Amino acid sequence: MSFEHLLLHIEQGVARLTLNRPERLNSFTPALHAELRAALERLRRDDRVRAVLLTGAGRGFCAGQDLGERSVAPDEGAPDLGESLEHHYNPLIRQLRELPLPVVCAVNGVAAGAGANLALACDIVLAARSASFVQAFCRIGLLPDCGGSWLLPRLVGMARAKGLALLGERLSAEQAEQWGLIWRCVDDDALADEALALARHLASQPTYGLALTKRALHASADNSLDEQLDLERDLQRLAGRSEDYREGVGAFLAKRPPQFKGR
Ligand code: T3D
Repeated sequence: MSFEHLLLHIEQGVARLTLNRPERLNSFTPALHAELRAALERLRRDDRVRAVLLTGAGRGFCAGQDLGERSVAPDEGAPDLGESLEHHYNPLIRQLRELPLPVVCAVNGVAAGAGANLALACDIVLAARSASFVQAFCRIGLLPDCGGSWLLPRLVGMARAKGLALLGERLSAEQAEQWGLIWRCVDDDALADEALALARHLASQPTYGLALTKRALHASADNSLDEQLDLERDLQRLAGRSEDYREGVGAFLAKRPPQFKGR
């Protein structure tokens, strides 16, 4: 499978996906959307892949929608942005959240608009110290999408979510880490290695158990404690039938490192 706007490299269980339109800060066009979704679907079906690492080429991570595609002449009708969300952005976010693999995002530079919320929809977000997050939507008359209006208050609380979304100011990676928006901020020259090491570690772990963990954590946002306890019971039943659980317990008792197969 070859791509025009995306690089895909699979090694040691990790699929590294690089958004590759650096001259436009890796902003989204329909072609990039189609490629990214096709790649994620392929990775979901590929047994060799046990973790995904998403990053951007060049000095930015992703500047959201390519606004070059949105300039309209005064005599033209307005673009239907609802259609764009329905057909491109929403399926992408759902696909990422439902992927039964851990997804690490290495934010190598500015992440703006849909690019910021794409990063936040990943499971573990590392960012270079020089990177920043911008809820740029308000600067052009839009509202946060890609789940941003749902994720932001949950990650940083309503006061900070409103500040970010209504002011559209750049949030530094360090501040993002302090606020709990991301997992960690690392030095620029360490980002690629740290993100890869993290993805490789995840790729050696019990993949099925991690997928169930993702499911439980995502569901918790809308569940009562009672509902969540029931869900944990059901998912733990599944986890307990996995080869990796058997291996984990066996390795613990034998005092040896586990060899998880991801099943
Ligand atoms: O439309 C729909 O389908 C609805 C869904 C919308 C989702 C969205 O994402 S809406 C939000 C869209 N994104 C933005 O509004 C961000 C626009 N970009 C910026 O505000 C700034 O570029 C950044 C804060 C991201 C970075 O600033 P800076 O100073 O580091 O870089 P720059 O000089 O502004 O940009 C570098 C180049 O990338 C520049 O091109 P040039 O002058 O070198 O030829 C700039 O025009 C281009 N670029 C940056 N962002 C975009 C872009 N080109 C097209 N679309 C972009 N989003």
